[in-house]
Amino acid sequence: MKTKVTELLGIEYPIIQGGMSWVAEYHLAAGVSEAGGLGIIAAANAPAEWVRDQIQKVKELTDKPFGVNIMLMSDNAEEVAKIVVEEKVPVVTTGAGSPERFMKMWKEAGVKVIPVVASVALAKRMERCGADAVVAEGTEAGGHIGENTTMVLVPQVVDAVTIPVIAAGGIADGRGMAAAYVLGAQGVQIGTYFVVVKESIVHENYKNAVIKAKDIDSRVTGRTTGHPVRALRNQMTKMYLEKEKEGATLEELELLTLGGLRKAVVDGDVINGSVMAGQIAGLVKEEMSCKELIRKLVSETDALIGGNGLYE
Ligand code: TUI
Repeated sequence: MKTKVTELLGIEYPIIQGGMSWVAEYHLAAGVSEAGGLGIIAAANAPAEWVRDQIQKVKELTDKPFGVNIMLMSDNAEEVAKIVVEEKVPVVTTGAGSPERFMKMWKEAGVKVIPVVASVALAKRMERCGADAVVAEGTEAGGHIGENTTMVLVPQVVDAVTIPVIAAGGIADGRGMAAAYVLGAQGVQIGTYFVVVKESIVHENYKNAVIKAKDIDSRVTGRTTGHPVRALRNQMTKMYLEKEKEGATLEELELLTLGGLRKAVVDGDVINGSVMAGQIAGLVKEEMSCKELIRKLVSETDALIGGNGLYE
C-alpha cells in the first residue's frame, strides 16, 4: 500500500496514530510503528523531560519511524519543540494551533512536519510555511475539534494544497479508509480505535466505555468558550452543558474539566472524567493488538479499492 505518505515517512502502511493526550505514550507508539504504521507520542501538557524519556523508550522498542505530537496550546510547546530536534525525532504532528514559529528550526533539522488542521485556510498556510503533509481532521474526531466534517473538509483541503493530505475524524475500518482515498487523501490518522488496542495503557473502564458507546453517545463541550472538545457523554458533559446553557463563567466551566482526561485515562473515572473519543466509537467493538488492527484495516481497504490506482 504505497502512497506519498508511506514514501514521505518511510513506513509500510499510510496509517498514523492520533496524538492523544495521556493515551499516546511509548507502549502504544512503539506498537503502532512496529505494526507498520506511524506511532506517535503525545507531549500534551506533560513536562518536557517526560517527553524526552518517552522518546528514548520508543527508540529502545523499535527501529522504525515514529513521531511526537505537540499540543500548541501547551505552555511548554517550545521546550518540547527543541527536544524533538535534540532527540532526532523523525516526524512531528501538531494540534490546537499553528506551528509556524517552530517550522524553520524543524525543517533545518530535517524533521518531517505534519500539522493537524481543521480548515482549508490553515492547510494553505501550513503548506506555505513548509509543512510536508497535513492531517485534515473533521469534527467527528475526539478531543479538541473544528467545525467541518471529514467528508466536507478532506476534498476541499485536497484541492487547496499540493502536499499529501491525511484524513482524520470518523475513520475506524476499511470502509472509512477507502472513503478517505476516494476523497483524495493519501493516508489516514486514527485515534479512537487505538485507545482500546492491547498495547494501550488506558484504564479498562475507559476502554469499556469506548467499546460500549453507540453512535449518539458523544457530546461537544466548550462551544461557547471557543475550545470545543468531543468526549463520551457522562455526568461531567451533562453538568458542563447545563452550566454552559446557564451562561456560567469560564472559571466555573474549567473547574469541571480540570484534570478530567487524567481522571478518565489513569484513574478510570469515566463518570466525572473527560472520556475523549470520536463519533466513530460506535464502530469500535473489540480490543485487538496494533498488528491485528492494522492488518484488518489494510485488508478491508484493499478488498474495497485495491488495484485501481488510488494509492498513488
Ligand atoms: O488538537 C487536536 N485535538 C486535541 S488537542 C487536545 S488537548 C486538550 N486537553 C484537554 C482539554 C482540551 C484540550 C485534545 N484534543 N486536534 C487537532 C486540531 N487542531 N483540531 C482542531 C485544531 C485547530 C483548531 C484551531 C488547529 C488550529 C486552530 O487555529 C489555529 C490558527 O491559528 O488559526
